[in-house]
Amino acid sequence: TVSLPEQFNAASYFLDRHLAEGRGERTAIYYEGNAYTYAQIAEQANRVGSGLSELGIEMEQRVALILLDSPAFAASFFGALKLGAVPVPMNTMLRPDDYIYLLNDCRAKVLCVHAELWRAIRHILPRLLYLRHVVVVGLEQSGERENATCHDFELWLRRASPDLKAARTSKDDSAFWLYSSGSTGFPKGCVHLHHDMTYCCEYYAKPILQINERDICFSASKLFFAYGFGNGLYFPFAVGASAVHYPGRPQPEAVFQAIEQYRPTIFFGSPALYANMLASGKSYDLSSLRLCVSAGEALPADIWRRWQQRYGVEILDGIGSTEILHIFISNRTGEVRPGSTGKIVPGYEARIVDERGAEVAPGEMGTLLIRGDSTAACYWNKHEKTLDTMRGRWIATGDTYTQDADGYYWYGGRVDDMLKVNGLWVSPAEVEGALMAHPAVLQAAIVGAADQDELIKPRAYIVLQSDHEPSETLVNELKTFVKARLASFKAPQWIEFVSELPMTATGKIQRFVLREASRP
Ligand code: 3SK
Repeated sequence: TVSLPEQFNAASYFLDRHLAEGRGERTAIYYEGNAYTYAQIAEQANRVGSGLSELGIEMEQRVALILLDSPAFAASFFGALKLGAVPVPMNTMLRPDDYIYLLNDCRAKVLCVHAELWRAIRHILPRLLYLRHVVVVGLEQSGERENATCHDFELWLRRASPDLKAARTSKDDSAFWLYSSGSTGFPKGCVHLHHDMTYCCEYYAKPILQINERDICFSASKLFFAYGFGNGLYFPFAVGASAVHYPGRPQPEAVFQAIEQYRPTIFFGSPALYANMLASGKSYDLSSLRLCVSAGEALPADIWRRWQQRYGVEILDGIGSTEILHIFISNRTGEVRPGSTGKIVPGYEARIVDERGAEVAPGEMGTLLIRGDSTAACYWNKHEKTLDTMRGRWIATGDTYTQDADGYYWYGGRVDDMLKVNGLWVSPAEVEGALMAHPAVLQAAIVGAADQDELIKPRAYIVLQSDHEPSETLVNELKTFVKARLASFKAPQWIEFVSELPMTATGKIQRFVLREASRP
């Protein structure tokens, strides 16, 4: 484990330390054409903490954040943390009913939210059982006035004290929650502790990414998602580097333009985004990048190769989880095996086990268990789910993997995405990888569908590259193409061409939506 003092406040470590060590004037965040220094973010965070205290927030109480990537996110997160309160960043793309669930589940008394997001959900206020105050970023600019419940973020900050003493939290106190949504059931609040972020920095960001104070990190994945949260906030803040915060949707053109504008050194994306960026006909200057990272789903080998050829930068694919906070298996610069997730990140341990919990033979597929000290303490108020997932020092990831003789891990899909075809396991990721190697295919997703005998067979949903048209000939060609690469029972029985795949906000294919669509 990382050696930290018993009394430890993560906001002092990730933010105030830079002022104490003479880095206050360095740029912490680039946002909408402006640069914000560490000193500015630290002062804003102090004002947020003081303002929350004035609203009656005390240690251990939750503060919900529905904020776009911005300095306001950073200040709200660290301000709440410094006060000893527990910030809960939430997905900014949810439906009103989802927010009713999340806000009542975490029992936040204060919500910090951007005006445009608040406007879409403010009608839920009467159904929020614990919420007392809403602090709205951009309230007055949107033509609205403060009242007893709603405060304008900027005015609220101005009224609050710029001085704040860090709460005497311990390294093992609750620090923040992130909600993890599986394919079924309600989202689960992962309770993370003050020491968790330092663990990810010491074992992943520093040794694997070699992150240092000259870096500028740009994450297309948003801060509310565990992946983006490390990439765009606490990784750069661990070393006094800079982050680019982009509040909009990460469409390929916008992402390219942001890279040209801010010249980041590390870019963090997802396989779907890399595929869409490669599909763009225009050429862009990505020469500022020294490294790219991918997570969210396994990165097909073909995308890795095409990106490398076009831009000359390696993508380091890895896997993390909201429960473990960040990446625990990753490729390394100069040692990438395209199509594999890489090797275990030192500081973490892995076991691949069968249904009975026994370790499988080398090279065999099984369920991945991970051990490492960035894992959430529990799921909030979900005792059974906690017991199922967090098994002593080990955590069940729900992913299937094989490990090769050189120690590289190869993703097989989610435990519940695997298909059994003719009694044999078929990994959707493997078939998708084979389809993606065809020049006509931009994206592919495989789900199980029942044939006329109620037997499960692979069904493919495919987004074509813009210069290809759907046709029966192409269907047959793709089936033959897969059969030439994989055992023929793995080839899709049916192929459907679609204009886009249903995706989660965090870049994962929503296979359950496709499974539903495949039902007769
Ligand atoms: O999806 C992933 O692989 C991931 C990576 C880092 C942090 C969190 C997640 C879910």
